This record gives sequence, structure tokens and C-alpha cells, in this order.
Amino acid sequence: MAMLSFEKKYRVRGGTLIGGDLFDFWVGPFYVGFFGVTTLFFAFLGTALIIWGAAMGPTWNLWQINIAPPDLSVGLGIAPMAEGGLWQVITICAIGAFCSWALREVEICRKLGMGFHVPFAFGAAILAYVTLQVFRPLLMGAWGHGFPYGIYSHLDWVSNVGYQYLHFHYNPAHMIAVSLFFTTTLALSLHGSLILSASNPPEGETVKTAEHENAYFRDFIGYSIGALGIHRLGLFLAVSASVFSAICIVISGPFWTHGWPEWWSWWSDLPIWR
Ligand code: UQ2
Repeated sequence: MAMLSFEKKYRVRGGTLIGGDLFDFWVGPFYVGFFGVTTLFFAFLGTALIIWGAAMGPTWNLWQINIAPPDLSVGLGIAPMAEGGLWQVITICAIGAFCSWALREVEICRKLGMGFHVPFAFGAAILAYVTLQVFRPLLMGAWGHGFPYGIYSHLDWVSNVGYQYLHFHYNPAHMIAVSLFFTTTLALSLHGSLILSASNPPEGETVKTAEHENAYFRDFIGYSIGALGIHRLGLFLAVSASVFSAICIVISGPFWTHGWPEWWSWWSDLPIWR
């Protein structure tokens, strides 16, 4: 991997949260740190446990391997390894690895004197995962409500949970989350294409400037959000998509047990129709 000469200047000591100078070093291009070590620990242990779970299962077919959470009858208890315990330890490893990765991002932000926007954004993705695997199962009273680890099995879980609420697309928070995901792709495609169009002029012409970028959108829709603004909008849209994903699943079960289409009867029940 390329190691630019000026990068050495930013390989500064300090900014660590834990471990002081002990893990404050790089391996090749990668910063290590205390949380680099814990990330590797949880990631390798979790992966090894998934392989162990696959070995105990009936197939090595990559699509069909499945490591299921404990039976609903186990409730919030600890299950034997072969009966969901493995799923529980793998979930702990996953959360350990994700949080270690976020904290390693924080240490790098502190080291470079940057804002914490990157770990903040990653935190929204962690929130969505923890909501699915921990918060919702806790509120529902059983680890068995978490999704299984397997390619097809987790897709089946999504389908089954969807049908449990008759038509999940009527979930208002799900509607907002989907709209935010689509708007995120719209914003990134507008931004990516604008940057490429300005920085890849035809042969023989000079690279265009920020003024051209602003002028393009002012000519086009009468408004330019600005170079900083588009990144603020992108962060807002993407983080909001994850947060509304977490909301849409945590309200399904703990706060709404009927089908989602039925939720909309508040509309026809409005007194203004009488
Ligand atoms: C922009 C701008 C950029 C951009 C983009 C826009 C110079 C390089 C894409 C245009 C974006 C707008 C008008 C917001 C669109 C709103 C939604 C909700 C998708 O003005 O400034 O910087 O990349």
C-alpha cells in the first residue's frame, strides 16, 4: 500500500483513550491502538465460533449454513452452546468488534484533531444492529427474537417477521427509513456525478472549480446546497436512515403487536369524518 511521505508527519503520538503509549503504533499503514487489538480479538474469536457452529451443523453449503438463536422457551437465559449459546457468544463478539472499531476511529480522530463525525455515523449502524439483536429481544423477553446467522436463514427471518405484521411496508417508521435510504442514494449520485463531471473535463480542457459546481445546480434547479452542505446532508440522510430502521423494528412487537396495516385505522377513526 502506498505510504505518502507527508503521512509520516501525521503519525503523531497521543490521543489514545486506553493503553497510553503501549499500543500507540502502526503496522504498515494501519494504526493499532488498544482497540485495534480488541477488534482483532473479537473478530477472530467470533469468526472461529461461526466456523465451529458450521462444523456442528448439517451442511458446509455457504448459502445454507445457519447459527440460530436459542429457542423462545429459553427466554432471556443462557443457552447450551449447541442450542443457541453459540449465537449468544457470537453476538457478544460482534458487538465487541463493532464497538472496538468505533473506538479505534475515535482514537484516530483525537490523534489527528478531527471531529468525531465518522465514529458517530458508524455508531448509527451499530445502533441498528444492537436494536435488532439485543434491545428488541430484551423488550420481547427472549433472545429467540434475534435474527439467525446465515445467508438464507437471515433472509427467511426478515420475510417471516415481515409477514408476522401482515405487511411490514405499512410500518410508518419503515416507510421513513426506506425513503431516507433512497434519498441517500440520490444525494450520493448527485454529488458523485457532479464531482466527476467537474474534475474530468474533456481532453485538453482544465479541471473545473467549485464555482462551476454551484453554477450547475443554480442553473438547473435555482439552488446549490454547497460543497460542505452536500456532505452535511449526506451524513444526516444516512444516519437518519439507520436510526429510523432501528425505530421501525423496535416498535414492531414491543409497542405494536397487530398487523401494520391496522395501525392506519387512526386515519379513518379521525372524528372529522363523522
Ligand atoms: C450542490 C453542491 C455539491 C453537490 C451537490 C449539490 C456545490 C459539490 C449534489 C446539489 C444538491 C442539492 C441541491 C440538494 C439536493 C437535495 C436532496 C434532498 C437530494 O449544490 O454544491 O457540492 O455535490
